[in-house]
Amino acid sequence: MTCQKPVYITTPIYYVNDVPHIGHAYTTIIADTISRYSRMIGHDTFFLTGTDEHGQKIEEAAKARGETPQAYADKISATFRNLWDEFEISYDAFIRTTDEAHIKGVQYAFSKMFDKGDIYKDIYKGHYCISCETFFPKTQLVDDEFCPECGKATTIVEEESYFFKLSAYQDKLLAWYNENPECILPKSKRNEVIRFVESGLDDLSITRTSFDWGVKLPESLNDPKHVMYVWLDALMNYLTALGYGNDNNKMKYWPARVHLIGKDILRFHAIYWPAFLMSLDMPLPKHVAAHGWWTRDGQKMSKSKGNVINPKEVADAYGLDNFRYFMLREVPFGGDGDFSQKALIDRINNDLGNDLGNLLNRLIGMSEKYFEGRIDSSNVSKYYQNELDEVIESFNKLEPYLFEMQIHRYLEELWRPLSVANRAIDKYQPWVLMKDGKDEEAMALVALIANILARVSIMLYSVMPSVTKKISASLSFDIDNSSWLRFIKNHELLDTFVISKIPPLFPRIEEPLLAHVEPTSAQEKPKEEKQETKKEDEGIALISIDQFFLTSLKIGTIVEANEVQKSDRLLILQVDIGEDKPRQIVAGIKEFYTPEQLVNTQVCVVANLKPAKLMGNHSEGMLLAAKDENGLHLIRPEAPKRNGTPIK
Ligand code: ME8
Repeated sequence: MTCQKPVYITTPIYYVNDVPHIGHAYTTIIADTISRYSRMIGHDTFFLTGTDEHGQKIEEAAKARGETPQAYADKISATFRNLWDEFEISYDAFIRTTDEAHIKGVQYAFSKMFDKGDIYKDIYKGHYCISCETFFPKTQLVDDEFCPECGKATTIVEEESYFFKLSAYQDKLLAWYNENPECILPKSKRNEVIRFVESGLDDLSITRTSFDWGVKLPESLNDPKHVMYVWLDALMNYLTALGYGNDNNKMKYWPARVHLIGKDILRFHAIYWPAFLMSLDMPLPKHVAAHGWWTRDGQKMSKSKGNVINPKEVADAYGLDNFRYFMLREVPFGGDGDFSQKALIDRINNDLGNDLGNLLNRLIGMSEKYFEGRIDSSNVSKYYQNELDEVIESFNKLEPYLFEMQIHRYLEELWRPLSVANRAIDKYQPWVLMKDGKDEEAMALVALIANILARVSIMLYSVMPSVTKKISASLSFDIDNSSWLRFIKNHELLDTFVISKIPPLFPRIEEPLLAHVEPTSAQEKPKEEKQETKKEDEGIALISIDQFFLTSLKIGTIVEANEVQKSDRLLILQVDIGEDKPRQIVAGIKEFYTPEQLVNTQVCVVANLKPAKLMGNHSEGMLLAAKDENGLHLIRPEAPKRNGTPIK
C-alpha cells in the first residue's frame, strides 16, 4: 500500500423532480472513475452522492402528482440509487437531504454562521426562478422578467428573510481564486467566476416563508415560519455526510479533493459554498470541477422537450463499460457534447474494437500458436527497450491528467501504448521471427505486447471496470493496488504467466441499436465532412447537413393571436410547441392573416432563435412562411402533428 491519504470525491446531489438521464450519469461516472482510481493507488477514498429533496420545485412537483413531498422524494430518490447500483457505482454514502442527521447538521451550521454575525434578518424583495431555485437581481434578468439561466418567467417575491453576508466575503473569495489557480477546473471557468465576483456580490437571501418543504431554522432562533433556502441546505450535504454537526466521524476526509458538478451550478459551488465554508472556519475544497452539457440536437435535455436519453437503455444496448468509455473520451472536460449513437458506435468499433480488442485477440492468437499460451518476460528489455521507454513515458503522464479532470486526454494518452504495441507487431512480425528461428526474440515481442496490455488494462480499469478485469483474467493477474504498484509505479514486468483465450470483447456494431432514439445531426455526420460553406455558381450558399440541423424546427399550434397596437405588420401569437407553456412569437404577418384565421391552426416554428424584442414585445421564435407575388402563406404540416414534433 502507498500512503493512506484521505480523499473525498462528491457528485452534486440530484433534484428529485426528474428521473436520472445521461447528464446525471455523466457526472456520476466521472466521480466513480476518479474514486476507483484513487482507491487503486492506495488512497483512503470516500465517494459521496445522493439526492436533493427540499425546496419549492419539489413541493410543486409532488403537489402536481397528488403526493406528499416526502413520499414523492422517497420514490424518485430510489430511482437514482437503484440506477447507481445497477451501474455498480462505487459510492461510499448516498445522502438524502431529508435524512435526520443532515437536517441536524444544517441547523448546526446555520447557528454557527448566525452566532458569528454573518446572518441577519431583513425583507427580501426581488425575482426568484423556481425552476433554478435561484434569486436574480433585476440587472441579470432577460427582458426584466425572464430567468437568465433557463429562460422561464421569474416570480416576484417580497417576504421576510434571513440574509447571509456574502458581500463580506468578496475579497476573501478573490484571494482564494488568485492563490489557488486550480481551485476551479477547467481553469478557463475560473476567470468567469472571478469576473462575476469582481462585479460585486449582494448578500444572499437564505430563508423563505412562502412554502414549507425545507429545513426549519434552529430552535434557538424561535422563528418557525422560515425554512432554509434549498441551496444552503443542499451545499451543506458535503459536510453533513461526514458527520458534521453530529458525530464528526468522517471529518478526516474534509476538505474535498474534488466537487464534481455541471457548469450550470458552478456559481453555487465556486462562490456561495466557499463563502459558507469561510464563515464556518472550515478549509476549502481543493477543486471544484465543472463539466459541460450533454445535448440532443444542440439543445439542453429536459423532460418537457421530450429529448431526454435514458442512460440505462444506452448501457443495456451498448454495454455499460462501453458507454462509460464513450462519455469520458468523446467530450473534452468542460465542453458540451451532443449525444449520438453514431459517435458511440464509432468509439466502440474503432478505439475499443480495432485498437484494444484486436490487439488482445492478436496476442491470444500468437501466444497460443507459438508458445502454447506460456509467456516469459525476461528478454523484453534485451530486444525492445525503446518500445518500453516509449510506453513508460506515456504512463508517467497519465495520473495528472486524471486528477486535473482532463479525462479525455488521459484516455487519448492511454491509447498511445496500444499503438506502440500494434506498430511493434507490424514492424517486427513475430511470424517471420519464428520462421527465422528467432524464438527468443519472438517470445520477447509477445511478452512486450502482453505487458503493454496489462498496463493499459490497469490504467483503464477505473473507466472500464468490468472489461479490464476480463483482460487481466486472460493475462492471469489481478488489477489491484499491488499490481498498480508493480507494473505502473515500479515499471516491473509480468513474471512467467499463462494467457487464456476469452471471447472477443467488442463485437462490431453495424447499425444503431436503439431504434426509437432518433438520429441526431451528429449521427448523420460523416466524420471527414468539412464545416465550411461553399458557394455554387449561381451564388447559393451550400451548407452541410450539420449546419442545417443547427436549426431546431418544430410543429406548433397557435393557441392565441392578438394584434400589436400601433403596428401594421405585427401579430403576437402564443404557440404551443410541446413545452411547459406556449411560446410567445411576434410575427410580421398582419397584412396576410387575421388573428381569428390563425387560432387553432398548426405552423412550423424555428424554436432555437435567440429571444428578441419587437416593438417592446418579447418574441421567442419565428414561423416559416413563403412569400411571392400571390402573397404570404404560412408553411403547415400536411396532416395534424403532435405539438413539438421535430421537423427533419
Ligand atoms: O442542480 N449534461 O440538481 P440537478 C450534463 N440539486 N450534466 C447534466 C445534465 C446535462 N444535460 N443535466 C444534469 C441540482 N446534469 C442541485 C445540485 S449540489 C449541492 C445540488 C448533471 O438534479 C450536472 O452535474 O439539477 C448538473 O450539475 C447536475 O446534473 C444537476 O442536477
